[in-house]
Amino acid sequence: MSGLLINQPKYSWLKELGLSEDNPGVYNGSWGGSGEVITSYCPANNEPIARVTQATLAEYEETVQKTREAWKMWADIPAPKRGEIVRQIGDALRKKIKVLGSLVSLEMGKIYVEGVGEVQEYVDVCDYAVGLSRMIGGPVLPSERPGHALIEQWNPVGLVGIITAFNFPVAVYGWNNAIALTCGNVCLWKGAPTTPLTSVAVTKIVAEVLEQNNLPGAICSMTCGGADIGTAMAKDERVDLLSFTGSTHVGKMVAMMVQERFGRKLLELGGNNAIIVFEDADLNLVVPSAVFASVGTAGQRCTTTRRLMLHESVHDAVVERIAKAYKQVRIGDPWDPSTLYGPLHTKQAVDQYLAAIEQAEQQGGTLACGGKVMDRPGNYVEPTIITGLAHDAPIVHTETFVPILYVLKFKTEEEAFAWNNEVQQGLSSSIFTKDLGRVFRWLGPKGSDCGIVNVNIPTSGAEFGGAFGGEKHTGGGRESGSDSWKQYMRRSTCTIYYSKDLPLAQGIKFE
Ligand code: UN1
Repeated sequence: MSGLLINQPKYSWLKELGLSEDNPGVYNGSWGGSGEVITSYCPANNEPIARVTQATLAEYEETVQKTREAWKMWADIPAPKRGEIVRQIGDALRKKIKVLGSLVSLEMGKIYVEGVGEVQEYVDVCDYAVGLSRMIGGPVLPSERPGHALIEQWNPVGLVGIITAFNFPVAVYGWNNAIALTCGNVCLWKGAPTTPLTSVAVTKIVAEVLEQNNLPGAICSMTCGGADIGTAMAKDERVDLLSFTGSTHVGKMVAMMVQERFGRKLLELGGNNAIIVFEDADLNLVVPSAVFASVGTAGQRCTTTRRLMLHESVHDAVVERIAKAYKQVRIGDPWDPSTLYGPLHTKQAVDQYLAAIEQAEQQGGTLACGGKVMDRPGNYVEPTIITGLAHDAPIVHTETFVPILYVLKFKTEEEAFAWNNEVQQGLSSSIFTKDLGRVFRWLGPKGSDCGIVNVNIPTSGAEFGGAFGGEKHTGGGRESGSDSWKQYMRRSTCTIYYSKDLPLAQGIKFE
């Protein structure tokens, strides 16, 4: 008898997702996997849930071939018909939303409502992609030459490799998958090595839809694995676009490998997101916003607020109110409906938390709240606030993926905007103010340099309908809504002559 959670009656619902003690970690129309066997652990108690057998490099090779073969058929299906398949994927996810959300909560460690929320985001982006499937198009541009039509044609890139992170093990795949499919691409997914059961469960749902429609399952392939599979994807000329979500450190290595072969990449890397609170801010908005964005998901969103810049006139009052709110955050098992704050994902993250606090104190910071590992099973740490650091202290400029909030005191708008922009990352940013002029300065060329620029709402909780991503070391990619679909397609500028002379552009005579 193994000690796996999946064998306990309390967790028997895992079987509704098609999971068992040992799960194949490769899907390319059929299930397989004969590489390293990894055990997935629950961050709330560090008990093993179940096992997944990862892909070998030979299985990766076979999967790429099958996925490319599947593209030949998928690309010929008209976009609105592809949209119909994506609609069915959304519906299939709807039916499993609670059980899949529970798995996310169990395996990633985020609270249940956020686990369900992630699946909802995949469902919503499927709906969005269905509409998109009838709207993708390019303009007909005015030609300077008589008898010529100048048009833009958009074609799928082909095979989209998708590497996702542990913190959004469903939604980020969903953003990429739904849009990429609608655009006429096939997908090959490698999820995080610490959330393999979620990758397997999602792939089973998607595969069933494809198989029911007599389509090759390899349209949505999956190879579970670690750095070896990630490196193979980054170096592989047959991966036409590589969408990578993860740390700036790994993202840089991936980007260099893809660039080496002049491949396309879509990078969603680290953030070091700030909320700036001005003297005229509504503090009744500020306090819950800052607490949600810094404590939510135990500080493990790339959009988590890591820096809270407070005008000197409100600094002490806001610190006091936020510290009080921190102490009231309900900590517990992530699947318990009353819990707001769960564990960190791994033991390594707990070590990173402790190391960051030590460095912050060495660099002049003072603990206003939290700072300790909690005495209970699982990877629980206290949500932490640190005041008194310089805006450019090395630790303030470092993204540590844990719930530590650095509070900075500023005097002027100019100073606050400059501090917002002085970090290497450029993902999300917020100001709280009632000053209309300041709002537009913030949105303008000398305002925030981030991809996500908010006013009177926090840095996290971005809607999928906008383009999601950021600048500088965040990688520059844009996923999900708006015109992000263009990243999954290649543009051809097409000129068609439909008359009898052959006039050249720029008035050139060549005769
Ligand atoms: C991420 O943290 O990787 O803005 C993405 C948010 C989410 C997306 C976060 N919708 O919080």
